[in-house]
Amino acid sequence: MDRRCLKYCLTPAERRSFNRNGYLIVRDALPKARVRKLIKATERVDVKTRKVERIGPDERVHTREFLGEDQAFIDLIAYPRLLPKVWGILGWNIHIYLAHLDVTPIEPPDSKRGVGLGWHQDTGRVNQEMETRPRPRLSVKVAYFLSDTSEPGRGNFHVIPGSQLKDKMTFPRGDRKRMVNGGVPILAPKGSAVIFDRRLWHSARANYWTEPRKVAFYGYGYRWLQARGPCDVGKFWEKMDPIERQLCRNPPSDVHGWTSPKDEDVPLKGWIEKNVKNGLVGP
Ligand SMILES: O=C(O)CCC(=O)C(=O)O
Repeated sequence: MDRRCLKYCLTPAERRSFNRNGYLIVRDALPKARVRKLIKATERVDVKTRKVERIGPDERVHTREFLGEDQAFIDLIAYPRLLPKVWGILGWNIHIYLAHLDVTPIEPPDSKRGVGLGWHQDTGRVNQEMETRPRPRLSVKVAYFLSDTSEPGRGNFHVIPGSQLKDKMTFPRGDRKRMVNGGVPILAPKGSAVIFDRRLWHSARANYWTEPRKVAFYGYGYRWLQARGPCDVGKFWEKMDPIERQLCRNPPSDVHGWTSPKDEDVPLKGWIEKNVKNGLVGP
């Protein structure tokens, strides 16, 4: 990994903001040329997924099978502008626990979908079966915006800032599909990224803009947490460096290595110890 990524480490102000709000917007995370490559790759995956899964033109595509489809998706796994922020939040004992690519089509004029909200925290039963309050963070997702959602009404990612510390939320009439007090659209321009805490109450929304909304989500969690989706990088594995392989769940030589890793199981640890001097790493 190139040492130049260190200029993108989580700053103290970013850490405070992330801890307070449960998310962080990183503007201009992706240069224009990279966005173009990602859009092309996304459009190919969109066409393929609609065909294979028989998804209609007005339905959303949500696929976990996309990493191995293009080098552009592989390049985001250890992406230098974002990975230092992720390890700044979670530390080095991490890998990808889930990645998904979402394409939200334009709502047709006669749509009955309304706002199309569905508030939730990530990772299912983890939110019932942990006895501590507030429940632990455990994982974050990085969302890369490949279409412009810098104004409301564009299928924006929605969040309730600060709600990552609220294990229980009340929704009007218990309905998680409605807008809720405190809920806000994230105004993320094309090429920006949003890191969010898995506990943050968040939602997708129907897209009433003039172009499909395209977002790639990369979830990073502790290596000892059960994965929630494939991390199939196919032919790209051969060319990956040790840190990328750690992030893609390279199995340790001994099963204990998921929880008690040896240095060779977690090359990101050695890299950080060698290159990061200020100790501002991890929770
Ligand atoms: O697509 C969105 O805006 C929301 C994504 C989401 O809910 C999730 O990643 O859990």
